[in-house]
Amino acid sequence: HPERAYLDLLEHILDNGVKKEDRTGTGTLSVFGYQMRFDLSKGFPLLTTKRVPFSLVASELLWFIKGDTNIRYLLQHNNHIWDEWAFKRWIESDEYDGPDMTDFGRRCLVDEEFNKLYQAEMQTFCERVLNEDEFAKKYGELGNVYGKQWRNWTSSTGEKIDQLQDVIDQIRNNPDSRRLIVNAWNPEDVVNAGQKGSKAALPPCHVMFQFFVANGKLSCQLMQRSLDSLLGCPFNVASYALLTHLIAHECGLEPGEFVHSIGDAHIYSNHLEQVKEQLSREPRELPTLTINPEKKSLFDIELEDLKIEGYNPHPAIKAPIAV
Ligand code: UFP
Repeated sequence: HPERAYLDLLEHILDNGVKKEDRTGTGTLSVFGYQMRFDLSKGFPLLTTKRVPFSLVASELLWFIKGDTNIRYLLQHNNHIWDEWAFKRWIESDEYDGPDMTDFGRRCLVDEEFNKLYQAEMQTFCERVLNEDEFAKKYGELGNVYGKQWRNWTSSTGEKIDQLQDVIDQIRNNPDSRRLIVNAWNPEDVVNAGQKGSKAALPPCHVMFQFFVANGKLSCQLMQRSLDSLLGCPFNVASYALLTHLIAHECGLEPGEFVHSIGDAHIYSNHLEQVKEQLSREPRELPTLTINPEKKSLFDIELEDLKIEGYNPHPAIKAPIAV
């Protein structure tokens, strides 16, 4: 079953992972250097051993593709996966005068009183980003994250580079090229990413991706420097599978393979029970993806142009996210 590639990763980390401390203070089991392959002709790799919310994967990817770096679009699509990163910038700003939210990610897990305060503060924050233009411009903005790097990279001489459009042009006109790369890792932005006043809310996890065209099929390899195997991985695989489908659709190619190459592949120490639960489940048939045939360009695709059919997963598995 194609999903074995993922379940094997979880088993491999449980069996071979080394204990590491990490930035978030949670602790992980980690392996370094791992590769998974998904043949996209065998079904769309949306995991079936737990429910993965496709609409969140899709709205985030469409947000990257638009070159948008403000969470307002995500909130408008009921997508909250980037909230904490924007919120962190807000509470660290000079304008914030609410209750002390330092280290909110960890504190809300261990302190129920604080958690209530945090939830309320976060809700107010999201409402302001949705409803107040000026506030959204300042505090909904994540800075130089994927949308910026993919569509609007700024060179040292101020020139704008649209890497995504360029790679699509190359796939069409020069498919044998070995330079079909989009790179999100900008050393200039990464230096102090995530710190107060930084240009980027966090350094990219999906560092770069490369395409490969052969036999009328488009394959994609992602190099990911850091992977939360339980919570991040199912999203990342579905997202890049979808991107490969969209670009293949635009270029008149069939989707080939998605190859996922990972640097630090980890399981957080507070995810072990959830991982074991997931490993006890039998994978089911993978769903299929259809893209509205009337829309050719991925820059015109909206959420309603994408349909996942035949998705009957096991129930979702809840786990705390490390911020
Ligand atoms: N992470 C993912 N996938 C993503 C993403 C983040 O797994 O797409 F944005 C996880 C990896 C890691 C944490 O556990 O988020 C980022 O922390 P760090 O920057 O310290 O690697």
